[in-house]
Amino acid sequence: MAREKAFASFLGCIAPNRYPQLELATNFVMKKLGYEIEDMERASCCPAPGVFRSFNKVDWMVAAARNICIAEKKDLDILTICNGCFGTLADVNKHLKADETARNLVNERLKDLGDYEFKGTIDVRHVAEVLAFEVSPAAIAPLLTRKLKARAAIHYGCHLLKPSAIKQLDNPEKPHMLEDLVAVLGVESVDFKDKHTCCGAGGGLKSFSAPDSMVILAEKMKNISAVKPDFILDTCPFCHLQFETGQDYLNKNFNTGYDIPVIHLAQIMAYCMGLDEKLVGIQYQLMGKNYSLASEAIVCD
Ligand code: 9S8
Ligand code: 9S8
Ligand code: COM
Repeated sequence: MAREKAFASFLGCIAPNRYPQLELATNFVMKKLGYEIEDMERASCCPAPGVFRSFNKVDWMVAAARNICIAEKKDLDILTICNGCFGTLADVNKHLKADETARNLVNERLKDLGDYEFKGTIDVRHVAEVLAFEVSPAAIAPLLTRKLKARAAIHYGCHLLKPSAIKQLDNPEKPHMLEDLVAVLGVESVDFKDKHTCCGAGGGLKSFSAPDSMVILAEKMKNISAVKPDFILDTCPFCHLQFETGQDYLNKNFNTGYDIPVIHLAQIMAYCMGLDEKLVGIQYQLMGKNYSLASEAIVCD
């Protein structure tokens, strides 16, 4: 059992490079809830499940195990803010705990990288499931300083709940953990067609063929915009990147005129728990859009 009420923060690649506000928002929320957060020095890419695992499963496990070892040395469970990072680290962690042959193989390879040995002493968590199940919406409610009145299109992404045999968090076909969480903030979830399909970025598709990835996003955006949400809510910086930059791509190439803000769960939580709105980073998502933080479409104190 790792230290309680404390996490090693695993940021992955996209948040630090593109959306540093996600780290700030997450740390703010977790500290408000009484958790300690420690950085993971010398952590690398998780490495991304859809990309690395497809090329070489052993290399993928070795690099993931090295990251897990960094948290094991701190005796801390890992907290991820990205579905892809959660996908890799939680899956490898469970696999290596259960499979001695794989563990020995990985530990042999880890010796080449320095003082690392996978022991299997910690768990890997995603901030969404920590908030939903360990903390619970009822415990979040008293900490809110702002309440919203908004309708959100919730995008779970692929790696938060699946493979469900490994994750075992919520019903993978009809989940409700995010709907329940944002309900305490005053956010109503609006359903849309094919809600639980991929955003089109993952599985290495965006890097391999950006136009194909945009075909999937185009379908997704058509279904989302049909129900006219105030914003898209995600739990993954890669989905975030896809929805944000993808809307611009679709607008430029297909004249779609999409203008829907994209907000990570940690950002909306931090905002409602009182983080200075300049630091939440939501203004970047809303910049140039029709909504502002003072607009009634999003906020109603
Ligand atoms: S790390 Fe490198 S590319 Fe990324 S953000 Fe989430 S998945 Fe893990
Ligand atoms: S969906 Fe399909 S593979 Fe993933 S989780 Fe985030 S990026 Fe969007
Ligand atoms: C998706 C990550 S969040 S990957 O592209 O499937 O590796």
